[in-house]
Amino acid sequence: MRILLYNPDNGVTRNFMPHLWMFLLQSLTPPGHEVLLIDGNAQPMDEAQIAQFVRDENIGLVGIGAMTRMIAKAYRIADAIRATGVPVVMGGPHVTELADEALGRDGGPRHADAVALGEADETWPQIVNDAVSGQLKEIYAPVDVFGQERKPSLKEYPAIPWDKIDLNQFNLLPKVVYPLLKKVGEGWGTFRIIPVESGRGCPYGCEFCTVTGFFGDSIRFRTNESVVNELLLLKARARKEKGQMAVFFIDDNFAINVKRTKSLLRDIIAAKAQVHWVAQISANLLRDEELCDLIAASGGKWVFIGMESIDPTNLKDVNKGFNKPGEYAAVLERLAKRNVYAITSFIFGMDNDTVGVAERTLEQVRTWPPGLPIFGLLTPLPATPLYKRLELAGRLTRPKHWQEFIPFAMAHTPLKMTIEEAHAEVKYGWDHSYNPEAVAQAVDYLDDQPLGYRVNIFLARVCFRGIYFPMLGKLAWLKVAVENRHTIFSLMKEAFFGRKPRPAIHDVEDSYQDVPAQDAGSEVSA
Ligand code: B12
Ligand code: SF4
Repeated sequence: MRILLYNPDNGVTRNFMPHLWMFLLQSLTPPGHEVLLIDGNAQPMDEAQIAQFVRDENIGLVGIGAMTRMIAKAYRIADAIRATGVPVVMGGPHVTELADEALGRDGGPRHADAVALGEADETWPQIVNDAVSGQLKEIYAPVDVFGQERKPSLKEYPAIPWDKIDLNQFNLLPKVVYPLLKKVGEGWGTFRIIPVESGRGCPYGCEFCTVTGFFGDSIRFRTNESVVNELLLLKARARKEKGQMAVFFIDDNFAINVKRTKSLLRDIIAAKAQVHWVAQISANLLRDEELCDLIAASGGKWVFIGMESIDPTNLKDVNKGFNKPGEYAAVLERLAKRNVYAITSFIFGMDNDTVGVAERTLEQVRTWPPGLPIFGLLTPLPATPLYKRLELAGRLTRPKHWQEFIPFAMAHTPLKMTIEEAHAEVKYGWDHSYNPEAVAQAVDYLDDQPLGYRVNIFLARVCFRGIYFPMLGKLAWLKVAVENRHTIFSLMKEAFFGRKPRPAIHDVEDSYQDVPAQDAGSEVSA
């Protein structure tokens, strides 16, 4: 049978990396079937195009996975495919929480023939076999012989054949930047970010988060060996292609068991399996100096930190009191000393937020080493404790907000400001962190670092800008290039003609001490 796995885009932004579930299920498919992958972020298709594709390619089963914000598109695509007579199985966090919606048991239209609840590592082969014999069931749940929910162990993790998979659709480099990157160094023909998981589960249970409910509070890890082998495979492929391959460790909290993380990082170093990597780690776990040393030595370049708020009352409200805003600066400086920078994520519209929260947050951000601040709104995702609390309090303004995806729009009323004011705060955050002056300041901050570091932060800032300001067309990119022409020009000038002599690059420790945190920070953003 020919199987298509499809992940929709949200129509506004494009993800920068492929979705792991597709490659994982492809690897777990029983032998004898051919699995095709379409990620809407890389190959946007509308309903008619996908239906045509399914017909032309003689597809016998389609699997669709989606987060809540893509679910409306996922349903539309599923409807178009089902209209061709091909069965659709849906999986992922949204349909796990709202299976009745996908199956049309809540009074609405039906979108899926079957739904895979929770983690599908063990149910997927069964789904495929049932589809082949025309006996697809409506619900597949990972349960043991006693009918109790069972979380798959990651000890027998499949080897994803990264050396063979067609990754052409996931090259992040537009041709226009090749001349600049050639000057930075060899091997910049392609640049891909590949998702790798080393473990699943998070015990913290933040109120707005789906993860603790979905993956459970007991954490499961792959063996170090299997992660190291995967990195070696990716590294070999990058070398063969004369390109760059970075890894996003998609674990929800990569250092949740610090002892185990250190052992993994040591094994990566020992096997010379270092690639540049990004991971999500909560700020409280980054107090450990040895962990930070190992992060840097094993190839860690960016850490995604869910800071959420600089207000301890807000953090307590959402059960994230383990975040201590007073230590954010020290954590970021500890990383920056090792040339590791942070994607700092903030949520506005929390119950203790008032007008001016964006500027108050930016006042702090400006005192930190440069990173990639991102701003979102508190969103009640289905089945989270937050959703239930707001529903009980009668505060949901769009209880089924996923039926119409509107980017950066609240679905409930905040307590101390209006919805419009919360939207304006988010806009202020993005405006003032990604305008040309802020981008230039972030690049200047790394003035005593090699050109590659500055090109890196420049490209990262420009790409992250696209999360809020849509940049899907060539014209939008051109506009960004024109706005940032001074920074681009100075980087190009340096790349082609070198730069005026400057003091020898001192070691990272010294260079950092040269820059008082306060002054350095004032150069970071607007
Ligand atoms: C990596 C990641 C991203 C990446 C993008 C996705 C990517 N390219 O991988 C980035 C960083 C860009 C991102 C962004 C966002 N993310 Co995100 N992200 C994740 C993360 C950490 C890992 C996803 C992953 O690969 N997991 C591992 C795989 C193996 O698990 P899985 O995808 O769930 O797949 C398993 C099952 O669900 C099932 N399955 C999944 N699909 C299908 C399909 C079929 C047919 C079948 C049979 C089974 C099946 O089988 C798989 C194997 O067991 C998850 C949290 C998590 N741990 O999953 C959050 C998560 C998916 N993200 C979430 C959110 C909210 C967001 C943002 C909206 C955050 C924000 N405020 O901006 C944005 C939206 C992005 C967008 N494009 O619009 C939520 C989604 C909740 C929900 N109900 O939708 C999650 C669960 C985290 C959370 N805090 O709750 N994210
Ligand atoms: S620490 Fe992160 S993954 Fe864990 S519950 Fe909180 S937000 Fe979710």
